[in-house]
Amino acid sequence: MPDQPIEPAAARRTVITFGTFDVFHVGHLRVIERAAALGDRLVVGVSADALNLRKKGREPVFSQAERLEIVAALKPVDEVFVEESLELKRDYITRYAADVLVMGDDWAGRFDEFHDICEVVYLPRTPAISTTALIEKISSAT
Ligand code: C2G
Repeated sequence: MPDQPIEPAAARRTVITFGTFDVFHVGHLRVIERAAALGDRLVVGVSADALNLRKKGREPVFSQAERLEIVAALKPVDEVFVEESLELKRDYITRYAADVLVMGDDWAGRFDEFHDICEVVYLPRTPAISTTALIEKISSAT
């Protein structure tokens, strides 16, 4: 008996990535583009305002609704969701049936525990640009 044809959905490789993506800049765009290039479908978890407040002690410049709207509008992005907690990565990877987890290398080694359920890839950060540096630059401009 011939093999069953593979369903297109089953053959798709899903990539998942996470971030705050506040004051969206080219470093964010490049990591998203490079993540998308590793698969067929890109899902992005955008961190919640409450998560930022808890972990970084400040609210992002742009609200979670605005950050979601910006990331969802990008051509390489297929789906977005709110990342409510850093501790829920395993649940999100499973929920979105991700084959690959991609993060910038500022997170290198931090998510190796998920090797049992997906590939884990750390991409080099784009040098010399960050949300923090942009906020400082804008704040000091007269
Ligand atoms: N990034 C990059 N180059 C830069 C700046 C950021 O490649 N110059 C990448 C980061 O490595 C990350 C993504 O862009 O993969 C989003 O960066 P942030 O918005 O700073 O996200 P962060 O607050 O680190 O994510 O589960 C993770 C959390 O959502 C927090």
